[in-house]
Amino acid sequence: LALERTFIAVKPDGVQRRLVGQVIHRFERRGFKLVGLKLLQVSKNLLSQHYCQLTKKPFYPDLVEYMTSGPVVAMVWEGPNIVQTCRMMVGHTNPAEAHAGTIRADFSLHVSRNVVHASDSLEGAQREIMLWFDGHDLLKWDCIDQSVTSE
Ligand code: DAT
Ligand code: MG
Repeated sequence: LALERTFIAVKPDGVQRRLVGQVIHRFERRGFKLVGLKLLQVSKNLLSQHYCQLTKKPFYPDLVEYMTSGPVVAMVWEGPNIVQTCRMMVGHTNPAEAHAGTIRADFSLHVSRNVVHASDSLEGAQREIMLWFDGHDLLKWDCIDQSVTSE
C-alpha cells in the first residue's frame, strides 16, 4: 500500500463541543501518523478555495457561516491508504446515513453540523494540504512502532 497523506479538520461544531481529542484519538489508535496540526480561524477566502466545487449549492452560504463561526483544528495525517480509510472512519456526509462506529454517526445528527472534514481523493488531499499548510509546517519524523505497518 502506498504511503499517503490526507487533510482532516475538526469543524467549528467539533471544537465547540470539545471533540478535538476524541477525533484525534480515532486516527492515533488506528496507527496513523500526525504530521501537521494547527488551530485557526478560517477566512472566507480560504473556505471558498477549500469548497470551490460547492459554491453554487443552495446550502453554500450557510456552510460559509458555519465554517467561519469559530476555530477549526486542521491536521495532516500520514499512513498507508489513508485517504480512503479516513473517509470510511469519518462516515457518510449525512450523519443520518453514516454507519455506527464512524465519527459522524457517533457524534452528530445533521449534515450541516457533521463535526469533521476528510479529503475525498488523493488529488483532493494534495490540493487541500497545500491550501491549508506551508510545507515547512509538515514534519517528517520516524514513528518507532511503524516500520512494518506503514513504511
Ligand atoms: P463531505 O464533507 O462528506 O466531503 P461534501 O464535500 O459533499 O461532503 O460537502 C461538504 C460539506 O458541506 C459537508 O460536510 C456538509 C455540507 N453539506 C453537504 N451537503 C449538504 C446539504 N445537503 N445540506 C447542508 N450542508 C451540506
Ligand atoms: Mg468533500
